[in-house]
Amino acid sequence: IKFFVGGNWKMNGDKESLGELIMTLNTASLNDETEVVCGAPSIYLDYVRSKLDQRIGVAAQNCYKVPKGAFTGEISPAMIKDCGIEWVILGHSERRHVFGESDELIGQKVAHCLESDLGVIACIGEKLEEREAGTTEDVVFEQTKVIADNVRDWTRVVLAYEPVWAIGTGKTATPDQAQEVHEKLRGWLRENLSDAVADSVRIIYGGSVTGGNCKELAAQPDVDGFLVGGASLKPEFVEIINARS
Ligand code: G2H
Repeated sequence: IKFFVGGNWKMNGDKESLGELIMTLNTASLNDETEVVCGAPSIYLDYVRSKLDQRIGVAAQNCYKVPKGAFTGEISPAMIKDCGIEWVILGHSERRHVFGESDELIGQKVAHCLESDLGVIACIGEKLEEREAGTTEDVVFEQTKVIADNVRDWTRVVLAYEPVWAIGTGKTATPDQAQEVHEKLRGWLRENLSDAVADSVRIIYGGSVTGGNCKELAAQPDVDGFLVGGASLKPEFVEIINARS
């Protein structure tokens, strides 16, 4: 399994600051055993793709579920592909909880992106009250099921486990907490899909990953990479990319 590190810049940066970050990434020494993808704001996708070294992938942070039409403000997988971009992040907790996206809509987006030959970083994760109520497994299995129902070819899918309580809060899941859920998710894939899918799909962790905690998390057997928010805007992103070195 190739280690996968995604950066999720969210709604941050401008041409100047992202240009600087791109320079840092382009000139950094990056472990070539790691696949790296940066999630840029949609208005900068074209700009970022034109500046970022080709060894680094670019992802959109969201898109709509149909190729074109009267959907003011949305972008389609076809447009993302047209800008030379290979990936899209779907179902991020901010899409789910700030913008009210349902499991059903996320599933439809997953299906359409894969049909459009875009890779999908599909995000799942429980809220604090769900973890405290002991329903973490039920929540992430249900979210995974809706995604899985819309996937035929798992080679283009990365599953990102992002506990909502750990996102942007500085409260990272401990390596044991992350490993526990990742192991269960892999078990779910094995039981409900196949050994081949369970053994090949990257299950990455997101939620306050930093240069300081990445190595311990990366050492967990079922942590196949990261989705990094805040720290992906800083030079320490390079350390996180190289966490398995
Ligand atoms: C979770 C993560 C990136 P952060 O949203 O997807 O953000 O690393 O800032 O917690």
